[in-house]
Amino acid sequence: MKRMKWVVTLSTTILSTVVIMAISSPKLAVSAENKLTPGAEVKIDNFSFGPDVTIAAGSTVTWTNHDDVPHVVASDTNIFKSKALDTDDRYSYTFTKPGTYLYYCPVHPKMTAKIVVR
Ligand SMILES: [Cu+2]
Repeated sequence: MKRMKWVVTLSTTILSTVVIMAISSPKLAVSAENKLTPGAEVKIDNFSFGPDVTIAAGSTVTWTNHDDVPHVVASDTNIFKSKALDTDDRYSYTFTKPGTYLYYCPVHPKMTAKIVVR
């Protein structure tokens, strides 16, 4: 009888685990898809750009400056360049062609990052 109780407890535990996995797995699938976002937000914070995002061609990236010093978003190949962004200022650019776009802040050239367009 004791053994029977143990089996019931074990199968209840396994069943709960399966249910929890079934509930949480769709969320995991969604977050994987989000890596290729239709539009993306990049933060400028503590003298760095982040994250490096991968977007679909035709998508718009919006940068927001969260620092209390001005920053500029400028492409390495002069494809895009923002004005000086003060705190909470935003700049958007729409990427139409696939490729890897390196960019930096001309005021602080050590600030570099990239946008990948698929
Ligand atoms: Cu800067």
